[in-house]
Amino acid sequence: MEKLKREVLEAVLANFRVDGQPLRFSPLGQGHIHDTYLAEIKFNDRIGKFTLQKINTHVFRQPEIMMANWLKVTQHVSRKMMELEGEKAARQSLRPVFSSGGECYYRTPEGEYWRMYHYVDGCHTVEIARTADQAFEAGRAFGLFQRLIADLRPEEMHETIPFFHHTPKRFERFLQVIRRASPQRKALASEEISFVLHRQSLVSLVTDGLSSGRLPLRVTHNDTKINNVLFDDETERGLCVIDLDTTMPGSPLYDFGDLVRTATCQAAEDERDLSLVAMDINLFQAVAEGYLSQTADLLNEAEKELLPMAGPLLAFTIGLRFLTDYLEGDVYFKTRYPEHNLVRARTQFKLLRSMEEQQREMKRIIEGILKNS
Ligand code: GN1
Ligand code: MG
Repeated sequence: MEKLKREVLEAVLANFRVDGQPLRFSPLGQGHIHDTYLAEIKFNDRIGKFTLQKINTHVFRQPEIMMANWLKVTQHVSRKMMELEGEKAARQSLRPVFSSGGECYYRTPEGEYWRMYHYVDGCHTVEIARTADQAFEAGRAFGLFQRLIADLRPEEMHETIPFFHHTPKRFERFLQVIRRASPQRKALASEEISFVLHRQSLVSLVTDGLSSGRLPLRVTHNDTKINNVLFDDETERGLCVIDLDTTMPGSPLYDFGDLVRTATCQAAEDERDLSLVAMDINLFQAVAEGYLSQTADLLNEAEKELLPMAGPLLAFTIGLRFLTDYLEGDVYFKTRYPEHNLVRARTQFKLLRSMEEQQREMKRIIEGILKNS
């Protein structure tokens, strides 16, 4: 790590309640939003590992509010996990480190927001599910998380990003962005733009149910990508759910949908070779079994009925967000090359097509699981 960065990280670390000597810092994870580092710290008799994260305040405009949610959820989940698992719970939920001022984050004089928590050792993340066991475990871990937070009331949580999964608002914004997008980008994205315009029937699938009350508003995770689960190196079980920044009022359909989007496709989210992008129905079966093993008794009939549509909705919505960001000049997601967001949108739309082709099969599988649960 370059010297300057190390100095910055050391200065940040000095403001948290840890009194060892920093040994090493290294970049961590594949997130599209925050900057994340592993900090190894030498104490008298051991080396401690911590995650240090610089919060993206362009995305989270009110970091204090986001951190209030984050703290509430981490504490709630730890307490519940402790009841379930006893001592093992220490590796199954995030454990914050507080700042010298007693907050769960530190604000630098320049206005940057940082947070720190214990790194869970002996775990790895999975970018692409390769086996049914991995898909099942991802589903089970997020399902369990849903079960543990089922008694949090939506009114007691802040909305950390307003209208986060609100597809109609995302769609409206997309239409505005098209109007002022660069002609060059618009031309390169013309097929994807027309793809979106032909899928309008998907737009209000969940929001209509939420506003009519058919679908209950619940506290949900809202970012259930498979790489937001830590898998135990030894047992390969889905141990701990991370990335709790968007845990707020939502619908389990968003969570199940994002799981299907990310745990059933054996290609990267930015795969250029679209022939590799498809939903694998066996992985779908596994992720659905895992998620419903924990949540079948929580969900109401209207939610259950829409489960087969959740994956398509999320592939559509996230694809729409990538496409909007491309047209807007890459202001939201981290990108590594100029058409990165367009490539991501293409994979989502290819995945969506593959899901559409397998719609009946998904329905049959969900009905089978629910009948036996
Ligand atoms: C972002 O933080 P990360 O990389 O897990 C995004 C999600 C998208 C995802 C797409 C706060 O998640 O909504 O689904 O990228 N998070 C935020 O990969 O916008
Ligand atoms: Mg993440």
